[in-house]
Amino acid sequence: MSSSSLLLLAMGNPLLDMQVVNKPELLENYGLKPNDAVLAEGNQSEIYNDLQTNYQVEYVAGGAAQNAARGAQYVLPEGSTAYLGAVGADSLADQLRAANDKEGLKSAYQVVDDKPTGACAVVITGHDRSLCTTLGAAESFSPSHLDKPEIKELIERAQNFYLGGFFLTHGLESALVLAKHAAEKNKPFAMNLSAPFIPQFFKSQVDEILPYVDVLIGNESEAEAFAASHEWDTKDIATIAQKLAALPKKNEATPRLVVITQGASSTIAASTSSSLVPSGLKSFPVSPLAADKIVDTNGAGDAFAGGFLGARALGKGVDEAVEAGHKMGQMNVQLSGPTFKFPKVQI
Ligand code: 26A
Repeated sequence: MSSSSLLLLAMGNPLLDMQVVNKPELLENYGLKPNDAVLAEGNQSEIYNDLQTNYQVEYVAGGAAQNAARGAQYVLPEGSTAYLGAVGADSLADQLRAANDKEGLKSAYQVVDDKPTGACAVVITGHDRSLCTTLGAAESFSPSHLDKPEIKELIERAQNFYLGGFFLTHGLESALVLAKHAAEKNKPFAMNLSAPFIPQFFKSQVDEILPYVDVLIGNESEAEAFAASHEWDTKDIATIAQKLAALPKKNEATPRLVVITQGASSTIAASTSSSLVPSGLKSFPVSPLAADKIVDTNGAGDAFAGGFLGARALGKGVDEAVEAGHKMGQMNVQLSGPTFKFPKVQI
């Protein structure tokens, strides 16, 4: 293994996306909202068989943090990124490895023998995407994986970390291993809020990791869900972003940066430090994209996170990093699924 620097080490739930377009009856049949992300419950766990048997499915590498890590690799020099997560000993995992290999993301998977690789049913209707996930092996990620010499070496070598907030449904202990290492070594630790149900139903896990989070990324509905679960009496995104930035931090040497995307509306950045965000708050307009250019929005937020984190890992300022995020998000929505354009275009 090369001893060169690893610019980003991400951790999350590796999933294979099973994407179906314009079948609104699926939302009704399985009680799904048009634009949401949930863990499959009750009859929702039957959707995967239904899709495979009765629908035309596009299979594509997913898993929110894995998508973002591929996005970061897109803007970084070869061999700059690696990804941690648990998969089964099956062909789904091989598909994920192949997708990562193709884009230069190193898969540092834990292989779980008794569970299948996780899957996400992605129901696309218009510009909305409904994500319904069965975690399978992803849920069995164990902290012991992080003790293996080859993984320890990756952690030591990593200069930046990224955690999918989704991982907090099961993996707080492992997440804290990376978070504490990052705080001790003064390396930036980034996290995504991932979905409204994370700050809503996994509030204690979010609150336990947040003091270690140097860079918090999310969208407007996740920010609102955080505010609601913390009984902040506001729905104003700029106010929420500033309050998130001001929450206590373990590593006081690094001020927190909060970045909230709002689909086609402006992205908001907030920090308590004017060296990161002048006057503490900045709004970045998103350049408009004609509606007919949008193929689907699956992975758009992850693409933003990837572009943003990749640019930050290269030492770029917040303005340039948001611009890279916007470009990656815009590229992503013009393609099917959480994918990027190859051969690469300059970001
Ligand atoms: C725990 N859950 C619900 C999840 C996910 C998830 N990734 C990790 N954990 N639910 C959906 N995704 C992924 O989000 C991407 C779009 O942002 C999907 O696999 C999809 O590629």
